[in-house]
Amino acid sequence: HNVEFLFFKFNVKHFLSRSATLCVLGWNLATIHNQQEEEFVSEVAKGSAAWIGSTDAQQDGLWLWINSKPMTFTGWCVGEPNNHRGPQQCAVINFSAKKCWDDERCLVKLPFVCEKELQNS
Ligand SMILES: [Ca+2]
Repeated sequence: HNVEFLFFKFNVKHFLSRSATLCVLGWNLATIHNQQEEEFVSEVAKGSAAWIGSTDAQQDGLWLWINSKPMTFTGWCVGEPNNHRGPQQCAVINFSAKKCWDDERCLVKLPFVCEKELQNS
């Protein structure tokens, strides 16, 4: 996984599927593959709750990145994901004071982190 550029605006909030289309052409919602990337994305969002590019909409409990890659690294808060009060199929970073991940209803409007991955070699 190579260097990424990240993009974040506080004043733009939308539901996850719309957020994905609001990333600049050629960019996607951020994906996170290790602790270092998580800290980077969290910092870019300045500690605010924000969408990242993960959903279990295809199959409950099977979390995938929007590029369909499996999530080999996760930062879920204790007790999350929990489908609190109904299906929560979209992943949020910087949840609660612990700044961990939560599953949230996808139609909640939140800021979002976009990324552009540099090509391998
Ligand atoms: Ca939740």
